[in-house]
Amino acid sequence: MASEITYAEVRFDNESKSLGTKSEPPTAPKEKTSPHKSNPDFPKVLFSSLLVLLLLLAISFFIAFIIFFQKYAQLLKEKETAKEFIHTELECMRENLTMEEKYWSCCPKKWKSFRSNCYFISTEEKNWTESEKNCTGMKAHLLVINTKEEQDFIIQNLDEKAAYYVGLSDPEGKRAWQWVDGTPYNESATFWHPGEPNNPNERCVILNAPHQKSWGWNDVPCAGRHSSVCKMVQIHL
Ligand code: 2F8
Ligand code: CA
Repeated sequence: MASEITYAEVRFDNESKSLGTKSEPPTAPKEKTSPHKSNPDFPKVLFSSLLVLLLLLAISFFIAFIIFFQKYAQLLKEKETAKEFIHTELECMRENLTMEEKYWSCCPKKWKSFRSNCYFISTEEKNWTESEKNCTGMKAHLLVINTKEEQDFIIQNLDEKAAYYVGLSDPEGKRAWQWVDGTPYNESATFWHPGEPNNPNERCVILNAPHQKSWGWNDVPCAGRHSSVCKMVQIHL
């Protein structure tokens, strides 16, 4: 009896799969699955990612375009300024403002600097209109005198034997004085020689020192040829 062996409990894997009636039907070997097959939302995710990528690309292009456009506009502006700028040599001073506001204040070489303006003394003798043209050709105007201090600064640089056109005239001879830059004529800031202005036919103004005495204004005929003084605001860099 001891030699009887029961095999009933022995089961082979293969056998149970092929023979067993209650066992589950054989299934096909599982394929290795890729993420997009196992995840049904994969196309959606892919589409969304592509959309986000495209959006980012569009934003980047838009920003790049704006930057490029700004740089281009700046370049055009600088080119335009350079074209207009006729003074090739400048003398500059550093303005002592706050740290953020520090900039250079410049006058063209050979021009005098006073407060925030530059002055050029022209010894070429021309009539009033030509004198003003000479100044505008240098992006300036004939001298507009605003204060006694300004006139006192200017006269230090003038020749007492000469006369200098300033930017004051009475175009219609009606004693209606006009500054070339549109500054209002202020009676309380005028420096006429005693007895001047004295002649409605003398419609332009010179700064002179008759008999090398004191400097002041005189109305004279606009056709006369005199030296002149040009004035422009300082250039800030
Ligand atoms: O005495 C002042 C008088 O002197 C000259 O005329 C004689 C001036 N004319 C010219 O400079 C052309 C006047 O403008 C001036 O008023
Ligand atoms: Ca006069």
